[in-house]
Amino acid sequence: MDLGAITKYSALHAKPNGLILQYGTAGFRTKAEHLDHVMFRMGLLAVLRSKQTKSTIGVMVTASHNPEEDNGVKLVDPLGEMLAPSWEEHATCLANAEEQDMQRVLIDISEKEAVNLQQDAFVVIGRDTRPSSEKLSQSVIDGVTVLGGQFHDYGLLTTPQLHYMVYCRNTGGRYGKATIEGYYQKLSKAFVELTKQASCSGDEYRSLKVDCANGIGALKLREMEHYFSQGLSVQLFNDGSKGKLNHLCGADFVKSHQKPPQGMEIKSNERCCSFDGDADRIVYYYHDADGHFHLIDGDKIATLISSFLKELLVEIGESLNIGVVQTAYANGSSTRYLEEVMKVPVYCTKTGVKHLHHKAQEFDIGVYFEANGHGTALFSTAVEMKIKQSAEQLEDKKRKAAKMLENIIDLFNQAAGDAISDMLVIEAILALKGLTVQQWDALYTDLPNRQLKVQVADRRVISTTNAERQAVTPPGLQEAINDLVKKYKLSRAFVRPSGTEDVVRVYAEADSQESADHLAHEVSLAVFQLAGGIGERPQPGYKAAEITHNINNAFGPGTANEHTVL
Ligand code: 16G
Ligand code: MG
Repeated sequence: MDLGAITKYSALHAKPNGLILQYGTAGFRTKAEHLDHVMFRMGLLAVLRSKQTKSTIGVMVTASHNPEEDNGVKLVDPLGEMLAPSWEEHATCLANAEEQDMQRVLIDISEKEAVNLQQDAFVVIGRDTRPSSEKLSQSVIDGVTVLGGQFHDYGLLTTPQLHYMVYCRNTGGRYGKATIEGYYQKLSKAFVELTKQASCSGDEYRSLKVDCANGIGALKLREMEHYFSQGLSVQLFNDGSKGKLNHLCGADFVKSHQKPPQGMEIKSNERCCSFDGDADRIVYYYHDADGHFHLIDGDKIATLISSFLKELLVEIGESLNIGVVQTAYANGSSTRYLEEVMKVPVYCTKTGVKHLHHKAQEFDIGVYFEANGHGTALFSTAVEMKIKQSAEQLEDKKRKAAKMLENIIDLFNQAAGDAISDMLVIEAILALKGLTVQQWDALYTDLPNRQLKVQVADRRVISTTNAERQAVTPPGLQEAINDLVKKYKLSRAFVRPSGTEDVVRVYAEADSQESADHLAHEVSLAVFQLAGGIGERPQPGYKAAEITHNINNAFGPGTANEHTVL
């Protein structure tokens, strides 16, 4: 390690005094102008992680669904997964180190993690379309270079495309070719093969309106569309040509406001979907004949996918173990439908993609989705091999089903939830099953629900267990929630400290919207009283508060806001 060079270059990417950031659920995120030093340091850290794992590591510059002025960064581990938790801590330490402590922190990390500094390092970098992203990714490269790492800058990529590249590179090309062309070809080939087998290919099944959140998804979908145009025609909206990134559009806006994005004209029963700003989330929706808006969220996507996979397995005659992974936010109706109607085991994990991904790896086939539209399906290596064999050995209908499954496996991005890949999976399944968007929506009816947020002095006073479904502290809070829940039918409620904002989140569902709203309000009051609420007491009737925007991970729990920068 050339400590002199590190000190010299680090000074060119100086940390603003007093700025404390935390590597949270999805990396670092805050105002772009506060991130230069973090980018440089994440370049350094990626080199250490690459040396330690003897693998390629990814660095993605994006702030997903946050406003255009924000930015963020996250590291991608060797198999395309999120960074290991112990390294998240190193990331936080390194990002917050004062200039004079940088050398010590780097040496500490290297020693703790037994990094062989002589080992070669390789880092791949991707970025979204934010105006600040190009310069910030250059700072990542500066960090990589000063520690002697090699790198490849992919330039503009969706987040899941970068995960895919990392996965490909570390599996000797077995997963696919680590180029954008390789990604397009792998997915499109699988999609076209699948849709060729769909008997009902009338126009209504084959065109889709896509809201791209004015982000990177638009660019990449435009590049890709001619590869799969045989199977689907996409009409792009909010493609970045005029609107602002994530402004009044995108998956996060549609899900949290429960209304269509601006800039998209929707006729009744037309199938539409929205990506988020870095295209790792997707939700579907439509307007019915009466003009009512219907949202089809991650829960219904998981249901469609897992029922299709299960049907194929039955057809092939394979009894593989398939599981669906959700979080506490999954609508109770979806869990009931999966367990009782489809007889698929359902598991609940804490919020955050890494928790779901990890759990899904335990099954032969693990389907995971958060209600907000993050998700994918994972297939064990043994299953992939078995299906490949079946596609060659079996006959007739069974062979056809095995072939379909083989293509579906290729169509999923198993490195990370991917809006483009999920969209193609969904479109293929709808075409193959001859389902309209309304029929898909009618699989079950969501229980009315409400999400609220409560300001408290220190959200760390709330700790939870049972995959965030029960509060352990502060004392008395869970008992209070239990008593409130008893007052309503088909009801459920939980609270958890947000991992991305300085608030406590409240979720409630019940048999009617009115009951869900009441319950959410009452639980908010309990949080306010028992967990040190600050500011105005929660008022009845939900406010737009819950749908205000996330500034992710800007400061540690309990700190006031990001203007603590001196
Ligand atoms: C992050 C997570 C997302 C989770 C959300 C919860 C990733 C890539 N993203 O955006 O999965 O749903 O945080 O936010 O893991 P919250 O803790 O503020 O509710
Ligand atoms: Mg995202």
